[in-house]
Amino acid sequence: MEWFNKHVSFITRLTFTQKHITQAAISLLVLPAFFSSYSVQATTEDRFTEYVHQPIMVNYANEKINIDGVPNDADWQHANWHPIDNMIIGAAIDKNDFSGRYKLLWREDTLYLLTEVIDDVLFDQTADPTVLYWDDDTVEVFLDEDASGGEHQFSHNAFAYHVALDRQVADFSTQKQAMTFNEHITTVWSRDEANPQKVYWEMAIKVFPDNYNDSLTAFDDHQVSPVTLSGNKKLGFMLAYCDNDGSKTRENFIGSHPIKAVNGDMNRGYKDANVFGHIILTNKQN
Ligand SMILES: [Ca+2]
Ligand SMILES: [Ca+2]
Ligand SMILES: [Ca+2]
Ligand SMILES: [Ca+2]
Repeated sequence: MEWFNKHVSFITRLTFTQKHITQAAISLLVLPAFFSSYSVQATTEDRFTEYVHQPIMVNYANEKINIDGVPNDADWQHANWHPIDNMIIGAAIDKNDFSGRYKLLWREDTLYLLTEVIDDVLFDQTADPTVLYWDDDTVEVFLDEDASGGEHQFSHNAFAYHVALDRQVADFSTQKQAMTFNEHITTVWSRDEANPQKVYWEMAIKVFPDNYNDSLTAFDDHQVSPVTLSGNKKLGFMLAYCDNDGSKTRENFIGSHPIKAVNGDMNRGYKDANVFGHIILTNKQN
């Protein structure tokens, strides 16, 4: 009896009346329609589907590019400009605060990058190239040799090279420490003679594969070699600029490719190569 008293309200709820049966029947008719509209909504609002970018075609350089910060090499004239115009961190800015664009070329042993930047204040706050380098004015080159995508913050599945004004190149190591990779990128920048607001930043990049060993120097006898580039090769690539004009931390971070926010955060390139775009090396013209 004690058991019955304890459970009586539950048993009462289970007692079907004609009204309950009618309600249940209506629910069975309505529920499938509800779940089918829900599944359509869930698919179209899937925020973890990354943007799909049109690949950028990269022309072959008939001659080695002279890395002097002056873009008068003949081969640059047949490379297209691509914009750096997606705000990843910070409020909207005017074109004198920052505007930028870039070109790419390739030869068998080098990927060439020319970045044209207008930045009102060039600022290198921290001298040590491995400390807070993302808060200095920096061109950040994201490169995934085999276009695999995926996590890369503390591996070399992809690189996020921070190229600083003092020409030092920093990224995280497999030991989860910031280190320099100065042998990977040779760079020189200079101001345009006619319009000194404009800076040309030329780079020659050695493309290292995923199994790069950062406990050795880049050209150690036991180090993996940079890959030899060839026509039709596809790489993961993205470019960004960290702009600071005198603040404690960077004011803006502007990228070449839009990135979907996860929990409001679009700054995902330094750890996830899935947000990169792709470049395809065009065949050499004979
Ligand atoms: Ca040059
Ligand atoms: Ca600026
Ligand atoms: Ca990779
Ligand atoms: Ca700046």
